[in-house]
Amino acid sequence: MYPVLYSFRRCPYAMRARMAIRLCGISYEHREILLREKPQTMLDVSPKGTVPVLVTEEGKVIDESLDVMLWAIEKSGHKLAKTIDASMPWIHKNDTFFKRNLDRFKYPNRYEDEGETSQVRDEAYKQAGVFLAELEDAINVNNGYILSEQPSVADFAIFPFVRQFSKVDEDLWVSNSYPKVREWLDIFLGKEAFSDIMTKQVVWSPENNPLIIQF
Ligand SMILES: N[C@@H](CCC(=O)N[C@@H](CS)C(=O)NCC(=O)O)C(=O)O
Repeated sequence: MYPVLYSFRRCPYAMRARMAIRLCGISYEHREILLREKPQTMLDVSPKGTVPVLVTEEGKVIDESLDVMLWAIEKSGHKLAKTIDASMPWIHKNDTFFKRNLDRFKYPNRYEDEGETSQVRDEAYKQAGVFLAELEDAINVNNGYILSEQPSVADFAIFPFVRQFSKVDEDLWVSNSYPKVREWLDIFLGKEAFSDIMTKQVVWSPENNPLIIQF
């Protein structure tokens, strides 16, 4: 029996969960889903219908990405555990403030009630920049990563969102004033662990053989 993870390849929350599982060397059953066609077995264990959803060997359901990260770190005794407390304020700011602006920058027409599309987009870009500037300072002061010269839980939890932001307008991204953040993101994108977790998987169906990812 392996832990089961319901996941969607491009979802940044699912990405951070897969990254932690991969870094912690935990073998698991991968169930790739489509957000528009969520499997009933997933909804049965987690009716809120977001990914990632992890079902542990003991049958415990963990349906918040950060909790999946913490579960993997605790289960494996990974040294990232030491960085959890200091990471939390950063992750909180990412998941609230930055994510809010990322969504508006990426899909401004979903927020018509907040103003003209171009206005919503520009304002979100500006606001997101406040967070990116803080990251830039932290990475600069700490010589490479958010908390120190070594990656922390904050780095692994946040980079998938910065990646998504960078892809909205790649020309704008490469010419922005956050060179340290760009370098930092490139380090994560260049990691073998990242290419491993981004491998394309076929959509899960109960009829197929289980896809066990062995680390
Ligand atoms: N707070 C949740 C958020 C997860 C989340 O919102 N995932 C998105 C995909 S990136 C989702 O599943 N949305 C449901 C949908 O689009 O139907 C977590 O950290 O796991």
